[in-house]
Amino acid sequence: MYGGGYLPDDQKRHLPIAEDPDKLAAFETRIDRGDKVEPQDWMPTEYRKQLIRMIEQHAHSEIIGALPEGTWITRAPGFKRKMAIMAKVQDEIGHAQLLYAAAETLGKTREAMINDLINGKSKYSNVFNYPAETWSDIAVIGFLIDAAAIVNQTLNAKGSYGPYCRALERICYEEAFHLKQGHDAFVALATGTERSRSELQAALNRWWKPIMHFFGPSDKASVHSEKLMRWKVKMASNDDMRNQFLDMYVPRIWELDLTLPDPELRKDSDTGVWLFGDPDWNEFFEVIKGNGPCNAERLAVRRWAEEKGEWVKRALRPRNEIYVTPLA
Ligand code: BYC
Repeated sequence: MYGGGYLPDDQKRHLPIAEDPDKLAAFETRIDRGDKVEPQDWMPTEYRKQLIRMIEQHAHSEIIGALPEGTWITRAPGFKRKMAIMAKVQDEIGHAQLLYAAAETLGKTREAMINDLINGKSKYSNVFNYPAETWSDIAVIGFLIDAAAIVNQTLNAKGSYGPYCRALERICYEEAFHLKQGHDAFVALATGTERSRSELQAALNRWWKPIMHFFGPSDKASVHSEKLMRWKVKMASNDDMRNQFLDMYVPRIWELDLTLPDPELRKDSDTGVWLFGDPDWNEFFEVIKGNGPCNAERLAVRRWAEEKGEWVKRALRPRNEIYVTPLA
């Protein structure tokens, strides 16, 4: 029988896989009640598939996201900032570990996930396909991309899948420190010299479009939002998350007398909704298809790391044979 037989006709097309309608109804009742779903519980195949896709993309974003920042550890201005960025990079890799572990509870192995990343089959966040040319880029990433991630993750930490929510809670705790260090570096540049301000302004101009893209396409163009929100995997739509971010952070940018490269950006005082010009969705779709400025470089680094680290994995793999000291 077609999954979701009890659903209104316009929703059935979102459930292409045959599911037992009674089990599906019981599952959706639990979701509506706010219960957490745990790995051993029954879940619709599509719920499992969507969670794997989203958690896996998130995990990949953490390890790929560490790459642009990683190249700045040795170049960060001063010992304090070097220590902070080094700790942040280490945290991001830890976040990837937590997320891969959460995705593994759904049945996909870590090896399969890494293979899909390095073969270009899985996506990761658009923002990490742009270069970090100056220290100001790192300040923009640390302040605004971490802020955007916190908006997304604090919402989704209240979602339905237990292992993902618990991983997100811990990640958000650490991201709050990342945001503080990013904001501190950002304010230092904004209130520093004329040169540091203009370098920061240039970085902000470069990053604005990718940051607007970070929350995904507009609600009208989003493919997965409707079912992910119905199943409480996503707790707000892409446009709602983007709006929350603009509401919280545009004033903090403007109060530093910095500008944003969108003349149409303003808050509609009647609706409370932020209005903005077209952030160039063509560029977004090109980047997530693999044609951004750094996609090839990022995947090449990951492939290199996999190849060069293979001996470590081999050495750690449990062996069954009994070790015998070789005869002299
Ligand atoms: N980038 O139907 P839609 C971090 C894809 S790391 C790339 O709206 P959905 C950090 C989407 O996958 C934090 N692709 O999708 C790390 C779909 O394609 P497929 C990263 C994107 O899933 C280190 C298509 O577009 N955060 O902060 O409902 C250092 C249609 O989109 C993007 C997460 O990963 C994108 N931005 O909603 C510093 C959060 N947006 O898969 C910082 C977890 C959309 O059908 N993910 N696409 O081929 C999410 O919350 C959701 O997946 C999204 C998109 C809101 C991003």
